[in-house]
Amino acid sequence: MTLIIALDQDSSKASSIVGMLCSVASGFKLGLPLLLEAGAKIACRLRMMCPEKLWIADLKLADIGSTMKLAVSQLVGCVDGVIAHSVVGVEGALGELKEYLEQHGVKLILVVAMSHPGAAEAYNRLLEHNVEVAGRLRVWGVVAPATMPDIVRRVKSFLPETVILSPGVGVQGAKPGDALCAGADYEIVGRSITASSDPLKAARDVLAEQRRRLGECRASR
Ligand code: BMP
Repeated sequence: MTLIIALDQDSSKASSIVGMLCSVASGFKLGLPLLLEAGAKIACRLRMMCPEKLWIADLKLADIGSTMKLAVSQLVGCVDGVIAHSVVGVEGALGELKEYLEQHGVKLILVVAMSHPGAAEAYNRLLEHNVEVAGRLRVWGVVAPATMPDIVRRVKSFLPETVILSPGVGVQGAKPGDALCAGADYEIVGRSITASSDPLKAARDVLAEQRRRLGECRASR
């Protein structure tokens, strides 16, 4: 399975989405709006509803190591992975975070490039630096934009063994399968599923389109 659902809404909406999509999603990404509204322990409560899937806290951490460790300590035991920004560097920041997460059995996922147009101003210009950081830290996964499949292809060539998670499918303009065809392992989809009047059908439609596109792009290789 190749679909991670972005949960950015309030906790009652999030729990109804988890209930509906547990059987079709590979995992769930908990966004800051949800975590701020409901508190960190919402991660444990939602996870209990669908324990076999991948649970990721999208804190987009970007701070000194000590502060990032304090933040993630509230989620240890409730999530499989946490997302941090790559640009803050290793010494005194990501190196400490990685060591702490390893001790607690939590995966580190680094944003190496972003999906919105403004990411071209600075963030995505640092792509080579960001993937070098991800490689040096041997992180479990990286976030790279479905809206920019060329970037996903470059990330895959730099980090062939690292899991690539790609947001930007649906409302932001990427089509299901764009990032998978470029080398991503999962596409992260939020509003086009969670704000739909029939989230289960919307998720099944995304999965069907991903399969169709993957079949097409594999056949043309
Ligand atoms: P949506 O499908 O509703 O656009 O949601 C995308 C999700 O992925 C949101 O939770 C957003 O915060 C996240 N995201 C993104 O859109 N672009 C990035 O570069 C990195 C992200 O984490």
